[in-house]
Amino acid sequence: PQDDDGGSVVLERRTQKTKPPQMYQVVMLNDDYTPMEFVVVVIQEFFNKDRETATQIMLKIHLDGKGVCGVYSRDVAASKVEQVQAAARQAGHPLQCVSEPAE
Ligand code: TYC
Repeated sequence: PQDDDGGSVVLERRTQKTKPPQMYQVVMLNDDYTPMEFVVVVIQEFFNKDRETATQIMLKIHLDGKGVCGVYSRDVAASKVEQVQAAARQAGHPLQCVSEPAE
């Protein structure tokens, strides 16, 4: 009679349940006033780069107008932008930094 229990069939999940989170790149922008040395120190401090790598990134920004300093989860990327902006403001430099979805 009407005693169907709704079934006990277990469907195999063949697709990934969760996708990896969207990552965000922190992009630093060139300007005419922020000293190169300040940018190098900021990249070393906040993006954990060695001096040589930080210098290469700074020069790329200087020549191309912008450059990626690192790629992080959304919250970490936003926090990096805040830290860079706070340090630049405190030092009186116009250095700008934004985060944007990677890929
Ligand atoms: N263009 C700056 C100068 O010549 C140096 C600089 C590099 C500034 C990178 C900002 O994100 C920047 N002093």
